[in-house]
Amino acid sequence: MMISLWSVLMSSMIMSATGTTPALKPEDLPVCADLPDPFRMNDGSYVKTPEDWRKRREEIIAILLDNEYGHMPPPAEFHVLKSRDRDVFKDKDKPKDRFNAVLRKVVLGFGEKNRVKVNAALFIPRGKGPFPVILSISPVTEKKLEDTAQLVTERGYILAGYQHHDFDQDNDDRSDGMHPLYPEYDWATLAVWAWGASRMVDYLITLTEVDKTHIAITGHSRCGKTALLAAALDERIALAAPHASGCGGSGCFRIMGKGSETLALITERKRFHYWFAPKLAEFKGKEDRLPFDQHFLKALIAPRPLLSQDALDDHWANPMGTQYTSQAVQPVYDFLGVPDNNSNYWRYGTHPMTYGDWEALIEYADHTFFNKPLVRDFKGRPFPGYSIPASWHVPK
Ligand code: GTR
Repeated sequence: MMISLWSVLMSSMIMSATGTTPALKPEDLPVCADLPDPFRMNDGSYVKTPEDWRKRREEIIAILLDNEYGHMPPPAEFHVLKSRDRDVFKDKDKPKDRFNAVLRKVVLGFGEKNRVKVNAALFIPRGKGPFPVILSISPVTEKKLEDTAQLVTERGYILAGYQHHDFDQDNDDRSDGMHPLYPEYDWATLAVWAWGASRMVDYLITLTEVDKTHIAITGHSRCGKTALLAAALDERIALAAPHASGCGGSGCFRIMGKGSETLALITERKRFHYWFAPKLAEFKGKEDRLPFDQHFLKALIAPRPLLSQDALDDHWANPMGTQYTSQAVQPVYDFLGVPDNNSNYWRYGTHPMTYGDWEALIEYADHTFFNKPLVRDFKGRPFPGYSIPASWHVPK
């Protein structure tokens, strides 16, 4: 099967922004010690109407791609090279040979002669669809996720995922995956993985089993950063639920709790500089000159629901700075008329994404997609409050 470029272009809402903000050095930019005003347009005027916000949204995309993630190519054609189904999750209470789900393993081919092959998988509940989807930035077929896949399908969702390393290996070598297909693009690894998530959405919406209006995205840690970026750019994604996304994700660059990963640390040459556009590292020690902070990334998701999932003892991922970006994006959600769509799930404990985190994510998806009542608290503010700077022009 071939996914035609035209249908992808027609259906995709992805914003393809190219470098549009001036190539200023950090030292040429004004100091802004507190978080920048998301409502202030580049020309100094202020957002007053939802139409203005659509324009501001484009500016924010350009600011983030120019300075943080790099620019992505437009959607690409791909071929479904392989698609195999097998029954999984035997039902112990039912007559023999009764299974509760299907595992579909898929290979997608990109580029000339399908030179980039991406492995993907879906756990599809048995029964009458179409089903809502949780798309995870991970291969999803690992043994350790088996209980999760069972939980997700039992709750009536498809669990879909892909091997993000097939799009780009997690290293600074640009000779593997998608990079050689688009040498003219400066996209860094998180951007390649996020672009890959949008290609998965292209694929998912061709399936009759998929409820196209209810696709949620999640990912853990570096894949949480990816999930947030993918949802920010691709408006077909109906719920963003990054887990422990921290620095370069939900965490703030300017305001950090003790022991949190800084811009300088994450962009070190021996660490993860290749996740980001080279420009970001120039802001090391000059975070107060960043023309954005991570509440801008969250603002791109509004008015769609956003659930940032984080652990209180995961200091490296800057839980306090995550709460602050959540508070800083609240005026955008308020302005767009959906104050409740900006949510957090906090739990005690450390970094890994737990079974309980998946349960919380499904509960939240059930609530936002199907209006089911909430049991857990998704509005907690465990850290002392952040006050929106008085200089902001929050539209009334
Ligand atoms: C850490 C990195 C974090 C986070 C994490 C992960 O080493 O500093 O930003 O992304 O890796 O992805 O597990």
